[in-house]
Amino acid sequence: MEKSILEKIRSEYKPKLPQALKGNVKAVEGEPTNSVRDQQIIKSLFPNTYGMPIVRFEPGEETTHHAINVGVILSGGQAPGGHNVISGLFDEIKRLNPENRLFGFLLGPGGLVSHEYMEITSEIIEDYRNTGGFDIIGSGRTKLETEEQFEKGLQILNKLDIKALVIIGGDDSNTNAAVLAEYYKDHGDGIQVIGVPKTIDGDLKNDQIETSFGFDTATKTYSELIGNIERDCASAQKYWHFVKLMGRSASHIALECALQCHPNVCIVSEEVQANDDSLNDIVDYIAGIVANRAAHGMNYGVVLIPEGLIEFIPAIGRLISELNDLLAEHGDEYKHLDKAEQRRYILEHLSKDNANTFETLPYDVARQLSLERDPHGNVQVSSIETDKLLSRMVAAKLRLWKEEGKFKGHFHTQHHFFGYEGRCAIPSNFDADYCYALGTSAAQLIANGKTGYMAVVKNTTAPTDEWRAGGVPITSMLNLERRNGQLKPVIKKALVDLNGRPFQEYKRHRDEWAAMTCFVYPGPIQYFGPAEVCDTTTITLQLEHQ
Ligand code: FBP
Repeated sequence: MEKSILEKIRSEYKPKLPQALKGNVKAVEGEPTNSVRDQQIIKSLFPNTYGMPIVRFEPGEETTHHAINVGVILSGGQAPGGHNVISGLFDEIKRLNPENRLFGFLLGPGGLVSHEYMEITSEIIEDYRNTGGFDIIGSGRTKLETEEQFEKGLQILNKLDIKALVIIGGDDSNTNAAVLAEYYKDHGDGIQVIGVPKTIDGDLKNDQIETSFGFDTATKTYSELIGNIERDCASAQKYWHFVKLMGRSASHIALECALQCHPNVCIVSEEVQANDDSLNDIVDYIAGIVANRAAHGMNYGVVLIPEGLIEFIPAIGRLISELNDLLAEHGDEYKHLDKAEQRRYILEHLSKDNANTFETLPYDVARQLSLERDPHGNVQVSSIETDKLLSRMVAAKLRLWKEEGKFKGHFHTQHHFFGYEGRCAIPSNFDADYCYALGTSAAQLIANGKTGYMAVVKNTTAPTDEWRAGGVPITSMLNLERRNGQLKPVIKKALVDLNGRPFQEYKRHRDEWAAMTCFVYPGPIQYFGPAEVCDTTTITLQLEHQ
């Protein structure tokens, strides 16, 4: 593989490990756990893996380990650092016993079912250390949920003599890891399943998981781009830039970028939902800021919009939830209709209020909401042009205000969507170290005979030496939620906490950032140089752990 100069030099970076993972390790068990909610039902669904204790690693004595084969899967959207999870896992299993072998299943969980795999050797690992992307084995969104899939998986695991499987994924993939762990334990197959918390969205976090990997690098990449746009905007003073940012549900990415770049507006979906705001309320809010800045001679600015916004506008959220049930129940007859018939079908079957909301949406947005869901039942929000929808509506409002004499100025717009360009960036030092430590922890969970656990690394705002590593039973993170029309055990998604420090910090400053021009230009991720530039993590994490 041909490498850039930066990649060549960066491949020599040695990720920093926490003290407890630097040599021989012992696992210390804490108290038994309970699920976050719905304890009785979750317990009955996971009789073999419910209630296990949290595990923390401490330096230990040297012990011998039988040789085993391990499998690994990258699942869902890419996130910077995935390759370092795999290199941490590889290095640690080889350190424990050089006879240990690592197999990667290709293109996500689907590779386990279709028996497509490759052995990951030291030559391959060397090519991928500290690089972005998931291309070492590829990723995919196949949902592992049926017994048939589990049994197909079992055939290949047995054939390759694999005794442990590591699933690197987001909330849905780690939920599947818990289901698979329970199934393999129940069927006495002796195959351990370990999860690793991944997603740029930052919404896989809780008391035990401080952050999902990839959030740090992705938000730094977007903030660099937003900062560059802000400077262009302040230089020419002629455009309003509408920037849509990835993050399917939660607004953590948009909020973190706002804290880094101080834009004029950042919409936070969770606040929209809490205030029961309509699309019109949001448009009024943005138009008000545009008009106020225009009154002070500033016909320019930057607006950040989380891509998940549309689902959080309460009326649209209710519509989506009814559509989810409708598509789950009647998907088969519906999918054979043409576009116009599908629209008619939906309008006939929806309740009156939701049908009204559906009709008021622009055609392309309504169409996107009524398309098939991804395998996990999610609306494909990345394809909805919320930035253009909002800026069109703001422009219409300003035209009205101009006629009424309430707006004197210009409103020229530019649109951007930052998503895919951040998911495979070369990992920051934080993500490179964090991921390598997560991979090492996953190997240690395997060596200590655990299954149904997620690898965790904590105390991550302290120097790496002081980070703490261990594992948390995935069942402790589960609750019941409605998916595809049915109640399912899933990991509780962490949305932006409106009482939490990151949002409160933004709220304290937003009026000033709206009225004045307080842009901050973070610049590109730095890999070489002083620790305060290279090693500092996100403002979100720092504020949450103050
Ligand atoms: P994961 O939850 O699997 O990490 O993926 C997150 C994400 O990057 C979202 O931010 C985005 O909405 C979605 O993936 C896009 O999915 P796709 O890559 O399938 O277009």
